[in-house]
Amino acid sequence: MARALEKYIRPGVKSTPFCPGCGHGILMGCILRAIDELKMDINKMVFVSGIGCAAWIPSPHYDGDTLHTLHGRALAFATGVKLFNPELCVMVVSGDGDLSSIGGNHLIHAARRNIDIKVICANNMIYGMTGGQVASTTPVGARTATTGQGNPYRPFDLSRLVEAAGATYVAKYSVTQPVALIRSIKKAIQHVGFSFIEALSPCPTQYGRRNRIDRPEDMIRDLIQSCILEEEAKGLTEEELAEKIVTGEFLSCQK
Ligand SMILES: Cc1ncc(C[n+]2csc(CCOP(=O)(O)OP(=O)(O)O)c2C)c(N)n1
Ligand SMILES: [Mg+2]
Repeated sequence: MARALEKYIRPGVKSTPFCPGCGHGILMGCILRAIDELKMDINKMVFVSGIGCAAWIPSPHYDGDTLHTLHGRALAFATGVKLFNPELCVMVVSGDGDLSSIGGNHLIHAARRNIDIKVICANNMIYGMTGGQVASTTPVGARTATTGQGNPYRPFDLSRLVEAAGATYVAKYSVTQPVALIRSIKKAIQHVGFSFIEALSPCPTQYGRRNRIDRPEDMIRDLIQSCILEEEAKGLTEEELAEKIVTGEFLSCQK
């Protein structure tokens, strides 16, 4: 199967910049699998990213049109592409910091306008590429390069944020749930309207090592153990839920 996806990789690209244990590589493969299973014509797609490790997922790896833009401005560029040629399938792939910290205003307003753009947000809960600074998604108490005593602020719940703003397809899965994640990416591609998938992606280098999760495989194991599907969450008490991350397809509607 891996070989079947090679045709989507730009000739000359031999490796990725991702650290061992980073989830962004898994996400990179899941997006390609969704495209392959839908038999999408990649020449009718445009991939837009901002700046950060996650922004390297499409560019330079995907052998299609990719726009690697400015930090926080992926959605502004993507909106322009979609307006210029509405026939194109425009997909934004970028990080939590890029899309919801510096790019937060573009995110809520693109969702509010329900623009037909597919957004895949690789959420590693930190600014990975620039040395592990706190992000708007960093959990309370987590240590980062800029919160040595632990983050005092509550994070954005990205899926709920874009849902409240007006997105019409919203889902959240971890890269440790690849089957559900691929299914969801396929639905987002087919959905007409603002589609947002929050893809949880471990960052052992910047997040794990500061938060006593010593080995990359421990981060993966923790995600496997804590991510549950919305249906499974229904029977759990508030206390039990505190330890869990609820994943699923939260919204799919046409306006
Ligand atoms: C205007 C501007 N401000 C700050 C930066 C530095 N910068 C580049 S990437 C980044 C954070 C990226 O974090 P995220 O989007 O979460 O991606 P990750 O590396 O975690 O995958 C920052 C602060 C920049 N390039 N441009
Ligand atoms: Mg990040």
